[in-house]
Amino acid sequence: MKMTRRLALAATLALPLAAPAMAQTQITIQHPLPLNSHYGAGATALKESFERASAGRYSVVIQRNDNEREAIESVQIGTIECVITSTGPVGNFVPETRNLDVPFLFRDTAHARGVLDSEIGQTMLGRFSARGLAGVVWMENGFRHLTNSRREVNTPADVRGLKVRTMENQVHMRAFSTLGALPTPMAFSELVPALQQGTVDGQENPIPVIVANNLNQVQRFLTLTGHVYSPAILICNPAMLARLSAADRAAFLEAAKAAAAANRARVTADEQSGVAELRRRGMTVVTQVDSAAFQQALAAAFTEYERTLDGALLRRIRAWQ
Ligand code: EAX
Repeated sequence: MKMTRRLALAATLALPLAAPAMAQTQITIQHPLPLNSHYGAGATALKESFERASAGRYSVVIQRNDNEREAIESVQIGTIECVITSTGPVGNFVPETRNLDVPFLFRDTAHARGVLDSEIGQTMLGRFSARGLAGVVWMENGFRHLTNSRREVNTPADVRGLKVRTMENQVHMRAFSTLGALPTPMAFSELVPALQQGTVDGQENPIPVIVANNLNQVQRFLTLTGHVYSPAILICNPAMLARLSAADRAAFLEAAKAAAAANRARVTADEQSGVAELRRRGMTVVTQVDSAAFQQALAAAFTEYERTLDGALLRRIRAWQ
C-alpha cells in the first residue's frame, strides 16, 4: 500500500523510479564564430567524440563568445572549461606564441600544420601551464587576407592611410603600422559595429571567418594578401583535465585530435569554395598579389621581430621542411 502510494507520487512528480539518474558532468566550450564554421565543426567533433567515449557521463555544451580575451580569462578562472580561440590575444597570456603571429612566416598550409604538429608546436603548448591554462591542441583559421570598404588594394602603397581593425596583437599591429595603415586593435565582438559605423575602413581575416561571419555585408573589397597564417588553439582549464580519470582524459585528448582534424578539413573546404562564394555575395576580389612587394614593405617590422621575439625559433620555423 505504502509502496503503491510512493509510486503514484513519483509518477505525479515525474521523479525517476529506477536507479538514481546518472550524474552528468558538463563541459562548456566557447568559441567566437557561428556554429556553421570551422570552429563549430571542431567543437562539434569534440562533443560527439567525447560524449560517445564517455557513454554520456559527460555533456559538452558549445557556446558562442566573440570576445576571445574574455573567454580565455574565463577558462583561467574556471567559469568555463574550454575555449577555441585564434592566437590574436593569446600572446598576452603566453608571450612565446607571438612568434607564430609573424607575417609571411609560413610558406603554406602544410608548412604551418607541420610546424604546429611538430615538437616546436608541442613545446609551445606546454608553455600554457605556467599561465594557469592547458594548451590542448592546435587548430586553425587559415591565412589572413585584407578587406576594406574604400578601395581595391593591389599594392602595399594602397594600404597607406587605411584604418584597419587588427586583433589585440602587437605583432600584427606592428605589421600594419609599418605598411602605413592605422591599426586599431579590438575584440572580434566589436568588429562588425566598427565597420558599420566607419570607425575603421577595413579588417583582416581568413576566408573561412569572412564567409562564416558574412563580412561581405560590411566590406566591399577583398585582397588575397595571405599576409599571415592564423593558428587557433583549444585551451582548457587544467583543473578540469586533472579531475578526469586517466581513461577519460585519454578519450578527451582523442576527441581534441578529432576536433583539430574536423577544423582543418573545414578550413580547406572553405578556402576552396570561399572566394567564389564571396564574389557571389558581391565582393570585389583581388587575387593577383605581389607577395614579395608586401614582404619588402615589411622589412622594418621583420628587423624588429628578430630583435623582440625569439630570432632562433623564427629561423627554425622558416627552415622547417
Ligand atoms: O578567431 O578576432 C579575429 O579576427 C579572429 O580571427 C576571429 O575571432 C576568429
